[in-house]
Amino acid sequence: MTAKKLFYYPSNASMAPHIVLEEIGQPFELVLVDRKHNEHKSAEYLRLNPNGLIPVLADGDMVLYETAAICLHLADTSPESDLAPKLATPERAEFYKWLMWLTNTLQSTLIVYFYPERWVDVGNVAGVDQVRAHAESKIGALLEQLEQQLQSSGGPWLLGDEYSILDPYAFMLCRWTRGFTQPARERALLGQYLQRMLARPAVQRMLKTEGLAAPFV
Ligand SMILES: N[C@@H](CCC(=O)N[C@@H](CS)C(=O)NCC(=O)O)C(=O)O
Repeated sequence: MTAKKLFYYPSNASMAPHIVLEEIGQPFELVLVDRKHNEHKSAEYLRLNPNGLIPVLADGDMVLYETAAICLHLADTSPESDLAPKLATPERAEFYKWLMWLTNTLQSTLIVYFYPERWVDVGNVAGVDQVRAHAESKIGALLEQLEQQLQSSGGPWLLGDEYSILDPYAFMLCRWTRGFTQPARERALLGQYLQRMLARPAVQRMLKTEGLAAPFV
């Protein structure tokens, strides 16, 4: 069996699958996609992901993009790691709900926040500020939903007792808010949750390999 290969860039959306690979603990390979030199828009990379986005996972002959799909595939191919609830259970349904929410609601709004200029005409500085401010305020409400979920699940993880791929995903997205006026870490339960995530050896290994410096969240 060939080792799975993750195409990544530090602190990008590749962070969640990187943590999942560390949690699984099987050998894997990291391939740096040099965003500084626009390598994610190169013909070679576009053959892997026509969207020109990071990450991509190569698993044997299979090439997969979309972070949530990659995390799910990693959980499915390492069932012994218990990173997703059993199929066809209410817990699995809840898990799907949160995975979709993380990727198509929180993550996509964060992307609007980070690239507001894509939503207005070139040179519309006031428009950029407005889009960013609206995205930040929307993200605040979404973080509150995560806070409520930790309250109702009782923690320590998003689904309660069972750690799953949702946790690396939520950790990554919360980390992206660290420069906000009200970052995720300032919410009571989310703050403790992020510290629990940071204490996991898999997360520590990922931070070291990606060469990231404090503050981590
Ligand atoms: N829905 C995609 C989004 C991935 C994404 O936006 N990746 C960012 C890095 S965090 C990227 O490659 N951005 C480059 C760009 O937008 O040109 C996924 O989850 O894989």
